[in-house]
Amino acid sequence: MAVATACANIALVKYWGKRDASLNTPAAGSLSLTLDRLRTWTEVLREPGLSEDVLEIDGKAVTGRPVERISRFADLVRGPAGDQTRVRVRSHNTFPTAAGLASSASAFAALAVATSDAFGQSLDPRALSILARRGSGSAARSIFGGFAVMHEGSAADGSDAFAEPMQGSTIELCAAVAVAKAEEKKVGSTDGMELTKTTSPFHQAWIDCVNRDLPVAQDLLRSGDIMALAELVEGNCLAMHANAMAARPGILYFRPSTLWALEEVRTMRAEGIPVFFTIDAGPHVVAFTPPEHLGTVAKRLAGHPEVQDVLTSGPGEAAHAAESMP
Ligand code: 2P0
Repeated sequence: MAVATACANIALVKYWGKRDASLNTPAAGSLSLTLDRLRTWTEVLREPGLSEDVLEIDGKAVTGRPVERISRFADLVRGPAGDQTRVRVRSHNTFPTAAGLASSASAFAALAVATSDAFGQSLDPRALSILARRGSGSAARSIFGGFAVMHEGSAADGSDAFAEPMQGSTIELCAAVAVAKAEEKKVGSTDGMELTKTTSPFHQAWIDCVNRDLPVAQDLLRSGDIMALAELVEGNCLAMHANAMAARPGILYFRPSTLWALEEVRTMRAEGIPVFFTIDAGPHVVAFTPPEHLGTVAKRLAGHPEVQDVLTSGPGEAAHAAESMP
């Protein structure tokens, strides 16, 4: 039995498009902050008596696509380990699952650590990042704490498509997540990226935009120019959504409360609060701000009837093994 925990991450420069879908390599790099508040705990048990892998999320058995996905993932560890034993995976999230809150990032980062441990495979952080990427592209970044940069790589086998910690930021950021009232997301990231790549007229322009933004964002984190970083991160997020919206049929993750929160963040910035937004593949708005402004920002973002909760978080730690489930 092996237990691991990992935190989700939210990208400042976003991943939306694959180079190779079978190896799950990204078409461009990305930059994220791992968040302590959004955490997955996962236990992997090798069970020789099982004929199929079993997945339980928060005590409930799950069937269908999520089980197939963890089964294919476990095969990536079982193959090299020479051990075909089926597994029982128990997982628990400290935040809403599959609603566009980066749950696959923490899920596959924790699963990479726990599965490799359960099969006696000792992997270094880079190998864990490559393994986690096969489960979910954003999970490669959740192997690391704090800021992480994902390299798109160019090798045909995906061996240079991994994340690494980004050192040297002089800006400390926390996040307030305005959780919108919503059902599970309608278009998952994997399908959304494929539809965007194949039908959006803006897709190559978006990839070019990421390639320009990624080095500049790191320079701004190091130089401490938070207002320039704010413009860049918001621009990158809006470019990603513009690209997804331009797919056919268009992918629209925004809800009325999403637009309200974007305006609220910009109003706060105009008032002098260093805060900026990003939005993932869902309706929730993430506001990044230094720790001293987090309370104010969180309170302001709660002021819309469709915002059901505001989660606040500091930077998260790297994915790691644990003694037991919480
Ligand atoms: C990101 N997202 O950079 C972007 C921004 C969502 C919007 O990475 O297909 O679940 O499993 O590799 O990692 C979500 O995509 O996609 C994501 P797959 P994943 O955080």
